[in-house]
Amino acid sequence: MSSQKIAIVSVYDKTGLLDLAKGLAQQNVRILASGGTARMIRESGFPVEDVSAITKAPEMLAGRVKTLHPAVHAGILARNLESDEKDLADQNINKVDYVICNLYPFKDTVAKVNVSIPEAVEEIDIGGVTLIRAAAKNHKRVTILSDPNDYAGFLSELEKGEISDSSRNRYALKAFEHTADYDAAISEFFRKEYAGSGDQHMALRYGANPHQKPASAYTANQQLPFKVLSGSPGYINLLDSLNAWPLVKELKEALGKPAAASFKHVSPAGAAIGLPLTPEEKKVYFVNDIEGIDSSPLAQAYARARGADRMSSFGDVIALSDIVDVPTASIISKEVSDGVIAPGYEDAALEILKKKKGGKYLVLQIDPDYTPGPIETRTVYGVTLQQHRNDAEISPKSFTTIITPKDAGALPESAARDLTVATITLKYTQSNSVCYAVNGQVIGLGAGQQSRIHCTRLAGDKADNWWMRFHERVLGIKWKKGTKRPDKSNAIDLLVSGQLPKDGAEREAFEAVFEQIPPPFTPEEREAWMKQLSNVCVSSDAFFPFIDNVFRAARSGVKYIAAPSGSQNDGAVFETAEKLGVTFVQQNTRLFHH
Ligand code: 93A
Repeated sequence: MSSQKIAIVSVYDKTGLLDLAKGLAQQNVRILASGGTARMIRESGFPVEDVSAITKAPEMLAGRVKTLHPAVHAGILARNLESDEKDLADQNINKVDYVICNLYPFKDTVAKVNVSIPEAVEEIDIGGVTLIRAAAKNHKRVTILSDPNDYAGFLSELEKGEISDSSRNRYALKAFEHTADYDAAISEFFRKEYAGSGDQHMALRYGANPHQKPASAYTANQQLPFKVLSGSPGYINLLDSLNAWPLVKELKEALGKPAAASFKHVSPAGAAIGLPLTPEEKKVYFVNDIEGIDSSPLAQAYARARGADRMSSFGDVIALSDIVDVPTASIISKEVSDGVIAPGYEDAALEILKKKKGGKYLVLQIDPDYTPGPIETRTVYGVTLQQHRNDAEISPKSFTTIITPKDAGALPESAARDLTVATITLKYTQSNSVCYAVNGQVIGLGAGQQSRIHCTRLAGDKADNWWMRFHERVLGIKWKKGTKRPDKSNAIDLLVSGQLPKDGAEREAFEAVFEQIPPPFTPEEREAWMKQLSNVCVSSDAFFPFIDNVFRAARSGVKYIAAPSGSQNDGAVFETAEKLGVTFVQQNTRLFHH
């Protein structure tokens, strides 16, 4: 066997090839190259042989078979083992020491407009991938260069003698990344061509904004877990749906009742389980005309989820835990909404929903048994981030560590229930987040604030507004005929939030919707009414760093707080709760969500 080192060179991108050939020749390395590569080296006057010198077979099938041959691959894959060496000797094959290869430009080809499948197919490199994979597999002995940028470093190391283990390892890693990226591009192309629209791949009109094209949703190894029954989803619709669905699924599993969520911009505006509605609640939630609502817990859940913060729910994406019935679809049909995701639809309910928005209303059916894999991956600014999915389970059992009062027994069932609603909601809310809940529903949610007290205030103010809507002055509003639901919601929000415009056109616009203009609330009226709100539960997605949060929560009828501990101020936070008669429960899992 010859002791001369051997390099196989087969490159599509011929950048730096001649410098490489020169360097190899200077080190007395025998160069074997595929057709075009050999030609270029030869024309420049460097010594080179065709790969056929060792395969004794010509390139064939118009280049489809160039380097695919046992003489090449046994030479690359052989280890420094007696048995491997015997096999090589039997076949008169020499070991290959260096492989230099880069692949056909599949990505560039398929990026061209209107590329045909045969054109793409011809760019699928087989022999090159095999060279790279074989050499990378045997990197203990073989050096694989798949990037022209590495030639110079390789040659300078070669001049000094051997290629080091660490360089071979690094080149092998790069080679594996190169073939993985290449294969991903091929499967992406064929996923779009062959998967069947909606089965595994879905082209989206655009991403977060209209100028962000192209956009798509896909799964790599399985079918998409949802079907589009009507409309066509946008990128943010899917972000909402895929956050809202697990929320309602978990709420139902935790509390055993149908659940609903109303999402906007990837945070819930409301979430609830199905509990019977009082006549006042029906009025406040604009559902007193919905037939059959008293016998549909799902409709009750959505009425509560949508009713919590009607302003924020405008144009929502809805998630429902159960098969959608007619009462639920009837509520949806009256509201401005973008779409719904649920495990199924009664025929009559689907008919109602399909008519919405001139047939453009988005209706998704999710496979209720779908469980995503444990690892989540996304890229941000070109960097891939990976984490274990947040599969922490929240249930009434999560609220058994009562810090204060010290002599407290177990929480009342309603408090454990409402803390569960608030906490599961936080799990799917952009952080920081704080949630107020009562009667099995969210009543105020502060999402996406950098400061915790701002979350607590925002959510508290929303809870206050929610409660003010039950005041008899609001319940008794006489609307001008023809006033639309969103205009009613806007006017109520101005009235209850105390943000009434003083005068001018703004005031006129506010007053225009009433038959009889309701007087503003005085601070005394407000205070007296707020005193009647009680038993509210608050959950926080992370610890309270300061006592101000407890003070603010207590102003909105809060009786129970659940939060993780771990703040330097824990002691003071607990003491403040104790002083205010608030039960403080340690919820052990931090629930940041982004
Ligand atoms: O069609 S192939 O998959 N069949 C092969 O056996 C083969 N061996 C190397 N393409 C093959 N290659 C590729 O040819 C290399 O990956 C490289 O990109 C290209 C170099 O061809 P040439 O030397 O003829 O320019």
